[in-house]
Amino acid sequence: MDESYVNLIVNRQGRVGVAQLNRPQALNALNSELMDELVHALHAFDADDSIGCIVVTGSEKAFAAGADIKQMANAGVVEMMNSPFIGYWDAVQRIAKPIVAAVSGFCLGGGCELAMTCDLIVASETAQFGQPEINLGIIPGAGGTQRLTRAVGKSVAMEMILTGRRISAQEALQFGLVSRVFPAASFMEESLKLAAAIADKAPVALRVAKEAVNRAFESTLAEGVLFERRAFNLLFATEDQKEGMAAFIEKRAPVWQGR
Ligand code: DAK
Repeated sequence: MDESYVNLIVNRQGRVGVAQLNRPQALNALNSELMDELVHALHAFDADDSIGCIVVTGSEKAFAAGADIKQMANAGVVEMMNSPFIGYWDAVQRIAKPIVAAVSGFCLGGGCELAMTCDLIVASETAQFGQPEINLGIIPGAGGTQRLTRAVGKSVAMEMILTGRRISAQEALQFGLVSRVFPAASFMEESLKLAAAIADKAPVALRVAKEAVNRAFESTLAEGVLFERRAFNLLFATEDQKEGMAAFIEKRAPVWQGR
């Protein structure tokens, strides 16, 4: 859509904004140029009232095979410390709208960390998830040791991070890393259908729901429940809450205003 993107294909399907990583010669390895474009596209979708949900996806062969090893191979410690590169993952985390990571093929290292920074992951049956950094003499550095552990538990995370073993889509489903596994043939269609179902909901409630679920990772149970209660009460100040409840009572579909 925006022709200035070199490593990204951006399009819209109804209220779903799609950002497709497109560096096929490197299995979508994430270099700073690609991440810069991705964050730019996500900000544009986030600011666009006609978009309700965002999908980040890759190719059939690779969501992303990690951060670009060639770009960082010769870096020193101070250069890595001063590098703005990690800021891209932080920027993805700050997007207010729901982001679905739709993963087919390799989803490794920084690619797996990117998927986990999104709000939910759906997978093609071909997907392979892994944190293979140990094979390079490093460890995950964009949240992998933390987010993977929260998603799949200590033992599975330890095995994946200490051995670099890749897990299949079915294992990822079983361990709770992904919410759905779709057949390869219908994977993109099903992923977009799920994103469209999200995009059709009340925009303010979506935003607050995302904040509340994410709060579960950042707070004690008591604090999280308090946050939820305040967020819940806040929604009674929206027109959409009045509309949603009126529509239920009048047995009709709600029309959301995002107010
Ligand atoms: N980086 C750069 N190029 C990559 C790449 C990567 N991560 N993965 C694949 N490629 C390139 C290959 O070099 C090859 O390029 P040419 O040789 O053709 O020029 C091309 O993509 C095709 O790859 P293969 O020939 O290897 O394809 P295969 O099907 O044989 O194997 C594979 C696919 C995914 C198993 C293999 O490519 C692979 O093992 N790739 C590396 C996977 C990996 O180790 N990922 C982790 C990278 S480290 C940071 C925080 C986090 C990070 C960085 C910074 N900060 C806090 C600043 C994250 C680090 C990582 O992700």
